[in-house]
Amino acid sequence: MKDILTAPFLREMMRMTSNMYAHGWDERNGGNISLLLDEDEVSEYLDTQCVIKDIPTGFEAEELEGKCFLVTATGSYFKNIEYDPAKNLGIVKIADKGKTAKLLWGYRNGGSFTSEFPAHMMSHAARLSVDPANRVILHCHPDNILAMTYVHSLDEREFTRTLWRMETECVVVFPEGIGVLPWMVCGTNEIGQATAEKMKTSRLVVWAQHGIYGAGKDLDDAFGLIETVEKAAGIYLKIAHLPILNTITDEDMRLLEKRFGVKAREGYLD
Ligand code: 2HA
Ligand code: ZN
Repeated sequence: MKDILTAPFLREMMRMTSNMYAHGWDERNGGNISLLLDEDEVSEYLDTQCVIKDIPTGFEAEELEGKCFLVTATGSYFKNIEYDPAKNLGIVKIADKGKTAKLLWGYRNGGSFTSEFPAHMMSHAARLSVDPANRVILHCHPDNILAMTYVHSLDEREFTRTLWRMETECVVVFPEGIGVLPWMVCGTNEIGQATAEKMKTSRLVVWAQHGIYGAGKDLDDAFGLIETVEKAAGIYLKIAHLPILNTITDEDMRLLEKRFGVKAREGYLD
């Protein structure tokens, strides 16, 4: 067996959580990440038949049966993950139609997966149903996106259109737009189901007055989506109170669609 601390998936996760902390998106224990692993790759580092403990999930997700995930621990501080990965991360294998997570590695000292496990697992199932290449669900609390949810309409079309206008890249990076949930209690199956429903049509879901979820084929992909939205939200907050003299028009966005071979969500451009 190879040393798991050298595994690329673990190294990338450690690098990503430190980077996100440095961005200020993960204060205290804020934020959580889950990464779908290839069991053959995990087998190079662990005996995947050797289970440390069974953890009940409190929900069902039949589609995920047998899949392995690397998941941040509940209460873990992103700033500390790279210094103690075996305490702050865990590898689980989903069993019993999603009702059990079998712990294969990590969560040392009796820990468990993130409180947002339902939103993560239900979102993985939703994304995989429309995109078999999806591997990552990533949640964090970026300042500008959060601030924007206090002063902007939460109508998804309006929210998306405002973001698209804040930077030329936006409609190219997330042409499907952004899902928006009103404020809800976090950590519940209800917010998990609501997030997953939106994830069927968008890789980004904002939780008003809380944060954002991003999905992607790898960590960079999910991070890049959130980074783009966060930048656009920052520009919005810089200019929202000023007289707007110039903008990116819907006609301009049609030109971007053509130039970059993307299709803006149906009905979102006038
Ligand atoms: O894990 O971000 O949404 C802490 C959170 C809860
Ligand atoms: Zn959160």
